[in-house]
This record gives sequence, structure tokens and C-alpha cells, in this order.
Amino acid sequence: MSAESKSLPLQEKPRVQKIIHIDMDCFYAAVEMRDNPALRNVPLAVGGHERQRGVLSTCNYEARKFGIHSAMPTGKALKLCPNLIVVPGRMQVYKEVSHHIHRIFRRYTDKIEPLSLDEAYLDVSNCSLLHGSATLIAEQIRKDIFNELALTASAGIAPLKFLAKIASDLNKPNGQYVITPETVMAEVNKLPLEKIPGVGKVSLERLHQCGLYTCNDVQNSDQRDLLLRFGKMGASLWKRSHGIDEREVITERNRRSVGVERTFTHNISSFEECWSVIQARLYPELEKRLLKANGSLDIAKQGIKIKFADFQQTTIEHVHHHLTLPFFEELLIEVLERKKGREIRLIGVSVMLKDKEVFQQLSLI
Ligand code: TTP
Ligand code: MG
Repeated sequence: MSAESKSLPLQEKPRVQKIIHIDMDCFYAAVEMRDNPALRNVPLAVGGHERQRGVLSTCNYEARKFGIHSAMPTGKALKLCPNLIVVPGRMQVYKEVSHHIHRIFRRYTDKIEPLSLDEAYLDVSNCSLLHGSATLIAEQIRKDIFNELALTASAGIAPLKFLAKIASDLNKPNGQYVITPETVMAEVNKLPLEKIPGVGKVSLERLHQCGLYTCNDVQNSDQRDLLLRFGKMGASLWKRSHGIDEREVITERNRRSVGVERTFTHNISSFEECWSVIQARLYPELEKRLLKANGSLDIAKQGIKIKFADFQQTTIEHVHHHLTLPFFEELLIEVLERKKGREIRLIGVSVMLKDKEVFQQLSLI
């Protein structure tokens, strides 16, 4: 803490967060190109894993010129680019690389929120290295990654999480983009709504029907009307469009929920199919993660999320303090009552953890 801020302990100015969003460039494909020079200057894709065998996990930038992208069926990709080389993935190597980049992150901060193997939010507000400049820290992290792993990463630097994430895409690959507190509103004003995380295809179409295309349009719209039409998503859209995102970087220590989800290559429909996914895959994974995230298992609620084929999403959660499989069966029966003949593209299971502080205060009383 600087001498200046020490002398002003009651200063009420809101704390400005310095957030970096890091995202590796064409991650699996980059690792394959690094380890095999023959794959470097050709259109390359990495095949899907397990149930996703028929679709691509990702591809390099050369292949993207042909319109190929993640989650594209391999057959379709080969039609677009007959010279495409498709190699199988090596999950273990990607995991090791991911551990290494996390070791690099920890040199600069312990406030790290991983989003996937190749992507994380870092809160560097309290980092005093490199004069505390988030721009220089991001640059140095990317240099460290390149020097130690021979891979490139892109970064977004911003005072808000959603803007950091959007920014990391703006100078991809091997680049970074900085949004300062002073430029937040200028950036937000020109933002098309599809760039805002959480705005799906279906919502976007409905927003367009209401004449809303950019954050600027949302600012000029009627807030009540937006909330009535779009519910929770509308509320979040209103905030983001006004440059508000109060979410903090969630580390393992302050994590409040743990969840596991799966998107299907082919939509599923019956209760039996859903139940078998939960029983065989999601629940065991949830149990494993929960043990890692919070050994004492202070569970408050448990829930199931379903995304239907029309991209509508619904979540159901109930108070239940012990992780048990039969409880998820009850939740599944209840949530499927909302199905109305639609197929299912995603299922997620999650637990909300007890708020430790509230819990401790209650025990004191
Ligand atoms: P992304 O960061 O979405 O993509 P990417 O790193 O390949 O490319 P970009 O340069 O645009 O960031 O995902 C990271 C890895 O996760 C990706 O290399 C492979 C895997 N993945 C899948 O297996 N299936 C998917 O549908 C997606 C999107 C990613
Ligand atoms: Mg990536």
C-alpha cells in the first residue's frame, strides 16, 4: 500500500480493479505445431475427444482461413479444406502446459480464476511488480509463456471482467488490448451486443427485433421494458451496457459454487439419456471437483441446469446439504417438466457452497 493511501484510510472512492484475461492462441493446435515442425505451415486441426470424436476441438489460423472452427464436424471441415491435417489430441500434454502457465501467473498474483485449460482471469490490482502496471504485467506474462513454453498467448487488460475477456480477442493472436478506466465508456458504447458474454443466439435475435444492436442502443432503451422482456439477462445487459460489472475474480478460496456441464454433439431427449449422463459422467466429476475445491463440503444448495435445442436455458436449485445422487434424480424429474417437447443440448449439475462468513457468525451467536 502506498503512503498516500495509508494516510486516507476512509477514502470512499471505489477501488478500481486491474484485471487481465489471458487466452492461449489456438491452444491444442499450437502445442501440436510446437512439438512437430511438419505441422507448422499447413492447415491443421485437432480431433475431438471421447463423445466428441466426430467434431474438431480446434484448428490453427491457417485452417481458419477456410472457415474451419472449433466444434465443426470433421467431415464438413475436410470438405472445406481437403488438405486439412487432423491429428488426435494429447490431453495430458495440454494439462501439463496449463499447469505451467498457472505457475507463471502465480509469480504475479494469487488471484487467479481459471475458465478452462487455456484461459484465466487474473486480478493484479495488488501486484507491485513492473510498477504495478497491468499492461506491463500482461506483456511480461506473455513473454514468460513464450520463453518457457514456446507458445503464444493473447491478453485483455481492463478494470472489468467482461471487458478484459472481450479485449483479449481484439489483438489475437499474440497480442494484447488495453482498456483503461478512462476509455471504458468509449469502448462500451460501440460494442455490438453479441460480444457480451451471456447473450446467446436466440436472445440476440430477439434484441435485434427490438431494434437493439449495440450497448449504446441499450443505454437509450427503456430499462423496465428490457427487464420485462429479457428478465435476468436483460438486467445484466443493462449493467454491462453502462460499463458495470461488479464481479470479482473468483479464486478457489472464495469460490461459492462448483459445477460441471456438458454440451452434446447430438441433442438428447429422454429422461433415461439425461440420467445416464448425470450418473456416469457429471456427478462423479462434480464429486471430484468438490473435494478439491472445498474439502469440508459445506454445501448449501444443489442444482441442475438445462439448455434446450432452442438455446433457452433453465435452472432449478434446492436446499440440500449432502451430495447424493438420488437428489439429482429428483431435480432432473422436476427440471424436465419444463421441457415441452424440446430436445436438450446441454446439462449441468452444480452445488452452491455455504457462505463461510455467515456460517461462522451464526455459530458465534
Ligand atoms: P479456445 O480458447 O476457445 O480456442 P483456441 O485456443 O483453440 O483458439 P483461440 O486462438 O481463438 O483462443 O479453446 C481452447 C482449447 O479448448 C482449444 O484449443 C481446444 C479446446 N476446445 C474444444 O475442445 N472444443 C471447443 O468447442 C472449444 C471452443 C475449445
Ligand atoms: Mg484460446
